[in-house]
Amino acid sequence: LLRGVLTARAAGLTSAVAGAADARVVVATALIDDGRLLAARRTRPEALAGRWELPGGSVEAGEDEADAVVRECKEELGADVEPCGRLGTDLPIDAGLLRVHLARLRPGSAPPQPLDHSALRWVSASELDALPWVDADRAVLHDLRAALP
Ligand code: DCP
Repeated sequence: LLRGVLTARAAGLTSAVAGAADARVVVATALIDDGRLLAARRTRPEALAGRWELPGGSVEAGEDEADAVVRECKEELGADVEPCGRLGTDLPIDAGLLRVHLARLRPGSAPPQPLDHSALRWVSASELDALPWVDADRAVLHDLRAALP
């Protein structure tokens, strides 16, 4: 009996861990500098290549969301950013959940470079709508406009 209970507990634990892994969180960075927002053009997968996004990526196991924002901006843009709060609500994406974080460049940071994208653009509030955004990011345009002068 004891062995059965332990096996059931182990199975329950395994499925709880698997469940947590399924709810993958992707962070996206609304990097604002001098009244404009940084937009980045994706190169992959084929379905999203050429569409514009807020740079970011998957939060790693045990990683804080704000730390993931800092790491992804360093990896993808070569920039040092300071996260400064969430923007909008959780957005469902194929991969799980997308959460947008506002951020600014730290003093002395190198300017963002397209290390992982085919182009970067600083866009003003009036230019937001015209870009072909990936679907999830388009859903936060209203909140982004409110965050820009
Ligand atoms: N995504 C999105 N909008 C963003 C950023 C990401 O819709 N602003 C989506 C696109 C992908 C998923 O989130 O389906 C993961 O994004 P990335 O491929 O950019 O992130 P990673 O490179 O970290 O993902 P992986 O670890 O899967 O390679």
